[in-house]
Amino acid sequence: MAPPPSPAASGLDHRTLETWETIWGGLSLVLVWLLFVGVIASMISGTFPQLSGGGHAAVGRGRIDPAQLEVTPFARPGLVRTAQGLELYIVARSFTFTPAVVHVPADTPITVHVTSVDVVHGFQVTGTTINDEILPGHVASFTVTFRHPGAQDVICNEYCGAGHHTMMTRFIVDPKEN
Ligand SMILES: [Cu+2]
Repeated sequence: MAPPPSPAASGLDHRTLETWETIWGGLSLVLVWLLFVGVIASMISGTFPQLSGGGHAAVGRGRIDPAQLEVTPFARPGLVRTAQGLELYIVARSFTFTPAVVHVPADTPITVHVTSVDVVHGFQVTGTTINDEILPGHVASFTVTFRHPGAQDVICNEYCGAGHHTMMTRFIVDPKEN
């Protein structure tokens, strides 16, 4: 029986192996470093919400200072009638949405603005395509028209802590006022 070929015979001597080992080792260090820098850079630049947007009726995203809510329309959460129509401001915080229940008219476009004052929350209106990630300091805005009177539940679908499962609000869709 012939002996197995020695590494030296196939050109893989100790020095060559060491060279390859150094190259691949260095390459993995560079990749780990790039991953680290990329994650830190995306956290600092706040580009993450732009990347994750889409798939819903989002019409705009603004930024606010969660510590300065009183100087924004979020100081008085709820439905307001403006020159642009009906606008609804909702504040998410662990583990509630404010207001807890919202009455909205059917067949009327409503622009909803949601922000978080503490951690990342979710905002999903069950039975619709409205499903957004609510980041502290960011405003998610979208326009929605409820067709049928009734109740529509809104849940937080991003795990935000011990009380996450209790975090919900409800839209009560009233018949259109004439
Ligand atoms: Cu949650």
